[in-house]
Amino acid sequence: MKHALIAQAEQVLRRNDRGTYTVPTHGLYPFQWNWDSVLSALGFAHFDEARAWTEIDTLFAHQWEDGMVPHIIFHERDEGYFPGPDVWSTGRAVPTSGITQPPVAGFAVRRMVDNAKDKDLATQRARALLPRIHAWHRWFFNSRDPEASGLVAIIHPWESGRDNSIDWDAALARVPTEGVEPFTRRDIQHANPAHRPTHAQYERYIWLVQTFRSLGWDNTKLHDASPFRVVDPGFNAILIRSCADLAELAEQLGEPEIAKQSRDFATRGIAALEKLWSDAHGQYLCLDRSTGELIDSPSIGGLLAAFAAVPTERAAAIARRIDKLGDAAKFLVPSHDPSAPEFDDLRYWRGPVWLIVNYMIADGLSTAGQHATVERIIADSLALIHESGFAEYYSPITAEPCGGAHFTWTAAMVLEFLA
Ligand code: 9YW
Repeated sequence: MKHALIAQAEQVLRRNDRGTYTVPTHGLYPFQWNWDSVLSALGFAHFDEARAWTEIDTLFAHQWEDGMVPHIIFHERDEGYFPGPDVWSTGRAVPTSGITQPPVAGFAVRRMVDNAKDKDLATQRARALLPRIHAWHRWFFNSRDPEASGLVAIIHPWESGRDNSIDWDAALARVPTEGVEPFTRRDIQHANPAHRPTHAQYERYIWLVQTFRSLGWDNTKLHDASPFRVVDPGFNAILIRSCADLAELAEQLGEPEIAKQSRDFATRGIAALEKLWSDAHGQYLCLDRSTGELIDSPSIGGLLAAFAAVPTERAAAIARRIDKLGDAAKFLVPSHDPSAPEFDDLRYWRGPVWLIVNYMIADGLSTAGQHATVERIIADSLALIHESGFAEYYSPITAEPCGGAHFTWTAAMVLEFLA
């Protein structure tokens, strides 16, 4: 059983392999996505370490001069996705988008070094990536935390990786739609429109892209110019965890200055996260930086915070909260609380289960000693695969597979869970 599943997962990765990068899935997402690639490298590492390193090297070959690593690299022309390179118009030789995505690379590279069979290869590749990943982290704190709060804001819902989360509804409603150029969506030709973001959300996504484009993608201007500025605990936990892991790696590789700066970022971040804690919800919440208010939305962003080394009592409370969600959801972890009125078990990030998030929560809670919750998360993740295959995401109520099929990072997470 286990061997068959491993073989199937490897096959999904091979199927989506384009040589030096992988696509998330054929058709729906025909380019290289940032956090998909990095998490998929963890999967490749189980059967082809050199190929795993190449995946991350390719992504960082397209890092911007200011340190940002874009969320999409448009390696080849493909009309099947909107918005394509012409809409972004970032002026790069190989076109890229102009926003970023959750920075999982620090975490993934350390894990790949720790687990490497070929230690020489791992040391050599990690040494080359180290300053690049650090530059990305520095870029975050320079460009997305101008008041040095210790936490960074996302300026577009797509940056979070949780595109249409209920967390963004109020902040996104303040984004205007005047002047949005007419567009044709491609996603709803590949996937069920009832499972995707709405047209009204897409109009605002595109308004933000056009506005950033009109500012020449100058990251010294974008944060303050964006009407959408949200501090997501999940996103920040990923950044904090990557900084902490990069610090460890830098120490091992004899780079004390990178180690020190990375540790400082992580320590300040953990302290600042405390301001996002809600006793009433038993989890962290997002902060709307435009209003200065916490966003009253019980979503998975506040549970994903367990991926960073949060205080033990916070991790324990998150585990209790997840256990409770398991009373309403047959499969953990729903991306939104099923008892909330906006919950939708099939619509993208407004309720469905995503294996990558399960993996990161399980990893953090395991370090925090919350083993019973971790076991259920992993068992539920594998049950979804058995029932519904390697889908993009799943209903937490019925296990219905949604979005794209043969999904790369879903397969990569299965390899990690079964290792
Ligand atoms: C889109 C590729 C990406 C993920 C995101 C996910 C989705 C793209 O797909 O966004 O056009 O909606 O939300 O996290 O990286 O898998």
